[in-house]
Parts: sequence; structure tokens; C-alpha cells
Amino acid sequence: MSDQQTQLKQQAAERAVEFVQSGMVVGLGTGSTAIFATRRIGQLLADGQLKDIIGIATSRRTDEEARKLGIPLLPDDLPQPVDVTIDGADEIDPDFHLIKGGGGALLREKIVAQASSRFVVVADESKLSDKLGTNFRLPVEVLEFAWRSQLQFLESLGAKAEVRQNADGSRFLTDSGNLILDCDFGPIADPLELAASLGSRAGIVEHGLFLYMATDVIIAGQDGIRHLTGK
Ligand code: A5P
Repeated sequence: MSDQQTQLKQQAAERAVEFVQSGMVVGLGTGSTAIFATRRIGQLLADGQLKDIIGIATSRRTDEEARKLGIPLLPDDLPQPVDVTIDGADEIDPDFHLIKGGGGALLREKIVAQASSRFVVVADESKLSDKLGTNFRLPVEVLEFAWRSQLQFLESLGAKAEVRQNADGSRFLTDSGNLILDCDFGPIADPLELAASLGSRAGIVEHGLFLYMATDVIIAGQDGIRHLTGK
């Protein structure tokens, strides 16, 4: 990743933190963009500009980072609605539909996003795409039990699918102990139809299509920062 892209990610994430006010419950996203929002929230809490924030982390990685920053965290049983969640995305289409899960945290990310009044997606402009699936494979989280039958099912829907691996060749396991199948569907003609097929299959725990969820998209690019709101 170039320094410039990192800077754009930081700009988008920090802009989104302007939506966070004292007293809010805040969903803390996962990935190289969302981490800048978490760090900024930690900084504002430390210097007293924000007070009484409670975070809910979308992954163990984010949980660890938030603890280091001194952000108080909700327990995992999510007892109250989330005011705003700030998270990244792998691909964003013109209708604000998303592919997420590049970091493998899609399940918790979707749970937290669905519990949020406001779901702010932060990204650099490279994430914009006319059709989901053009630039990024769709992550599908599956139970390890009988996972090969999910692979076949995904292939029957037209995907080239493979099990995500760690750098050492071992299988990547999500925070919930499941596998990820990265699925190359090519440009996805009908994300809603695909989401319905994936959602009705036993053994598929969750998929990375986040449809009708983003309320705001903050995009940082060469020409500045754009704040796009729902249609
Ligand atoms: C994590 O599982 C993902 O959904 C991330 O939010 C997504 O992959 C974007 O990550 P980056 O901000 O690192 O590009």
C-alpha cells in the first residue's frame, strides 16, 4: 500500500469520527482504514474532547487495539443499540452495497452494522466500483463441518472458490472458528439474488455482501473528501 493511499484512508476515517459525540455507543470496525477511526476516538477520549464513549469491537484485533487505547468496551452480549459504527469496505457500488470481509471479520462486522442506527463506511477512492465482484472476491464464512459441500454449492452458483489460507499455508480461521471461502463471481449482476441464495444455505454462516446497510460513505481521493449519504 502506498503512503498516499494510507493517508487517504486516514483522512476518510478521521472525518467519520466527526459523527461521534460524547455518550455514544460506537461500533469499531476492522481493517487498515477503520483502525484510524479507532485511534482517533482513543485520542479524543484521552485529551477529554470526547467523554463517556463505549465501543463495541468488530474483531479480536480491534478489541485488542481499543483496549490498548483505553476505550471502554461493551461486553459481547451487545445489550444496547449502537449509535454509530465506522468500518471499511473492500468494494462499494453506486447503490452503497458493499463487499466486506477482506480481513475475515465479516460476521461480527455485519452483526454490529445491523445493530447500528448509523453505519458509516470509510474508504479511499480505489474501493469504488460499478459492480461488486469486479475487483474483489466475495468472502463467504462457512462452518468447517462439511465445508466441501459449500464449496461445491458456491461453484454451482458460478464462483471459483478457494479456502482462505494464512501466510504459512494453514487454513485461516475466523474469530468464530470458521473457514472463509473466497469466491470469484466476476461482476455480480444481482447482489440481492446472490445474497438470498447464500443466506438460505445451511453451513454458510455469513457472506460479505452488505446490502442496504451503509447510511453514509466517506471517500477520500485526490480531489478531497466526499461524504455521500443514502439514497
Ligand atoms: C474486514 O473483515 C473487512 O471487512 C474490512 O473492513 C475491509 O476488508 C476493508 O479493509 P481495509 O480498510 O484494510 O481495506
